[in-house]
Amino acid sequence: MSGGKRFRPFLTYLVFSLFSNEYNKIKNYSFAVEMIHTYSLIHDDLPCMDNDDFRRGQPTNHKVFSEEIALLAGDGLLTDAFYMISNDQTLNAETKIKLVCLLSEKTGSAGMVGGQALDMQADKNLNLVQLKKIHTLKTANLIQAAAMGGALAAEAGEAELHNISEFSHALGMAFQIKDDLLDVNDKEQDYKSYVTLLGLEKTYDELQTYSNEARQSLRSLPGNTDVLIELINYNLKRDA
Ligand code: GRG
Repeated sequence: MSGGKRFRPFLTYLVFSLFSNEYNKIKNYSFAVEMIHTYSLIHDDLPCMDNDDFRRGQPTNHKVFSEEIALLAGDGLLTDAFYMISNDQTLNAETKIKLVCLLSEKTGSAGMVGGQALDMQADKNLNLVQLKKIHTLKTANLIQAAAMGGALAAEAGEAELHNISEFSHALGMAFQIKDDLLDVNDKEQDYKSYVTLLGLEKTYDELQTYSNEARQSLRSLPGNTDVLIELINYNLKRDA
């Protein structure tokens, strides 16, 4: 109810649509992905993290409901996300386990949470390799889980899953670079940004490079991938 682009669940649906049209099978997983995303934003805004007062143009969760409730709201969303998947009545047990495994790996300590820890501890001499690692873990991993979950739920083959993995990694990196570019107008640049490290022109080049990489990875996939190409283009143009 609090807005947001719903980029990740939308991606889940689009990838699923390449392999199947039984859309009831992807509903719970796509909810779970957005719930994890929402928890990460609520916790990221807390005073002990980024300490932000506003999100999506509105006061942040802890500003409205208190820090205790914001912490618990995040905990609840995170836990309930896995209930959504395990309690899905449309998928078989094996597929559900694969989805839980994928989403927890990509967002746990070896993924999004680990990336957030690296981000919190990064020092001012951060280099591009270290920044790319943070972006991969913190942002691209959840986008990968969104896309790969769509393929897994539709029981896509190994080769197709591999292509979706490459595609969504590149898309996830492009998404974070675009986020850094949008921040240029919004807030003071910090040292954990592509723009600070590379300057505007090279940052735009990197955005194009990752977007091209994402397009290339779609080439050998079945079905009509035009909608996914549109999503890559949407990221290039988005203004929020
Ligand atoms: C475990 C205490 C604790 C905290 C975890 C994991 C974490 C906090 C934060 C995740 C890191 C994070 C917020 C990464 C930023 C990713 C990003 C670009 C978010 C913005 O996503 P959009 O543009 O947002 O899709 P909307 O508002 O459209 O949903």
